[in-house]
Amino acid sequence: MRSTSIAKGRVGALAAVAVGVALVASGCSSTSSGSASSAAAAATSAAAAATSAAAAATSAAAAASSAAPASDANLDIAFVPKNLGNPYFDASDKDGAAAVAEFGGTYQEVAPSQASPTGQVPFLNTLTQQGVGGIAISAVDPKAACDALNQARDAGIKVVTYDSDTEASCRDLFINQATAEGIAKAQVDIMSKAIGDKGEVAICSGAPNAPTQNQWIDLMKQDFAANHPDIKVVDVVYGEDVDQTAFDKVAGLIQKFPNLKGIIAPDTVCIAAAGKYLSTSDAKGKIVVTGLGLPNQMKPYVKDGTVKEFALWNPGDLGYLASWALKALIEGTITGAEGDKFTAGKLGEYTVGKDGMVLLGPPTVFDASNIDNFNF
Ligand code: RAM
Repeated sequence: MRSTSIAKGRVGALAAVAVGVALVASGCSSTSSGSASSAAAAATSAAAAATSAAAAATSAAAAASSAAPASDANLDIAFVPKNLGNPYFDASDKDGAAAVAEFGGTYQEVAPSQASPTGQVPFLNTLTQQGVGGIAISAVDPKAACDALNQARDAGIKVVTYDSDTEASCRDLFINQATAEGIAKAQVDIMSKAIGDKGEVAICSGAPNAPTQNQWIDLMKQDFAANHPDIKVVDVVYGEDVDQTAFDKVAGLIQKFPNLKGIIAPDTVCIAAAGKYLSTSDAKGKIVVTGLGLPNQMKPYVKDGTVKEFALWNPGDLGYLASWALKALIEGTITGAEGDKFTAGKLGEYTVGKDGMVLLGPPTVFDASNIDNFNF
């Protein structure tokens, strides 16, 4: 089992797989094929192993054959991020595609250009019509995509959420980046320390309905109230996963709260917008910015002193894990039940936890001392 503590300087590997992107009317899609021949070779040797195991012991043969890829498995995998154009999802889905290539499947990415509750639905319906084998979705809303996802599942498609969960009844597994408590605490701890444990703090998130971000926000508010009574959360605003909207929301907060001491953005779009806004503002160095950000986007603001510390997991590893989880579901080596185990390529073995949750690992805290070690 993986620890939920905060690991400083945990370096994740990024696979270098170029994914071609073709723009279509209201969104984009990209497709790549993995190495079918290497998968076939692996299947052949696994089958040979299963045969010899069968000669030795029936139970060993059963175990070996359940680990071998089913020859007719539909490893046509689609990633549906909240929207296109967010570097966070570029990173997660690139490594999702790398995993699919490793196990010899076919990959595509489809999503609307704007993150809205119902925007993902038509893309899901199209994937169901296409008869893909598995869908990995980062949900903009806990319920809005549920009917479409359950229609896909009724048609035999395996569904995992990654990054942002739906209600548990709409998916087979949730590939969770880190515990919600760990993610919330990392941000509260950084902020509390940075502002001397007192003053006004505001939150800038992504989409207003985003289930996972809203859970982190609730937990942060509870932690501030229980453990930091002199810190007041004065407002929560939403940048809607759009750079300019997030920038305007940050500007609005700074105007509205002249005594503001800090902004927490549990959202890579808004923390980058806050860094950008403050780096050229009089409030630079006076208002603390932290939250969840991508090292590559935040490097300029860490180097110019606007931002001292922020956190994130490796989004590439999250996408990579989602693809391997789909493979295990599609091949029937797991059903998504608690205690099910599967191997996720270079990341090793994972176990399905309660409520169909698979935990990637602890978040990492970034600052000037380690940010150059990361490239995502
Ligand atoms: C944004 C997205 C994503 C979230 C990160 C932290 O990129 O909203 O869903 O997990 O921020």
